[in-house]
Amino acid sequence: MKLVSALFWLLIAVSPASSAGDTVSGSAGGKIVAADTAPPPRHLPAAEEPAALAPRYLLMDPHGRAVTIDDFRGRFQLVAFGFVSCPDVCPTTLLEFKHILEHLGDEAKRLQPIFITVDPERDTAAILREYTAAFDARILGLTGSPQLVRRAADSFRIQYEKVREPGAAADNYTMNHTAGMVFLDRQGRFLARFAYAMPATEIAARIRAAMTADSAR
Ligand SMILES: [Cu+2]
Repeated sequence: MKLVSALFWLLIAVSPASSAGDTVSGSAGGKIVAADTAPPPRHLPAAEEPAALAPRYLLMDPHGRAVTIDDFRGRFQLVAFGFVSCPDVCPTTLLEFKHILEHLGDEAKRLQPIFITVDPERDTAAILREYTAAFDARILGLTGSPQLVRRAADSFRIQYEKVREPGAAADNYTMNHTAGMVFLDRQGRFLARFAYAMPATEIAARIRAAMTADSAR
């Protein structure tokens, strides 16, 4: 890039001083100079800004105990939202939880995987426990009142809504929801968002790196 820039300035220096010549080399040069000195543009949506995400929850575990984000202080948390009757994305996500735990090996002890239902009307504690255990017993399913689930999801910037066909029965519906995982540090602070379908090996590597960095502190 330095060479291109040097060539450009050389070109300016030797270009004829006619007004037409100035216009052409000026506009071409503008592009080159911008590429050489300006930082690359960032195109992050506001929702992805880590500083703005302050996750918290007050929910219920499968034993009916109240659980908050502070109950896992000292461990990293990997959180996904979804619902038991989800046909594809949620089972894939939970399978990924299982693979991440396997990749982490012994280090998995330092991570609490959490699955929060966005369908508390149907996903009781018992149903959630059976569901998460089918993938990996270490995954903790959390539910709560519709208000508390909504409050938790909002703090994670997770959107969801009930979708029902016109004329369908009251309990015949599906849930639209934000996919992916949210990774929290040992103080329950936001570290990263992992997009849906990011390979388990990659997520495990990022988690391991965060654990290593934390241990070195
Ligand atoms: Cu789902």
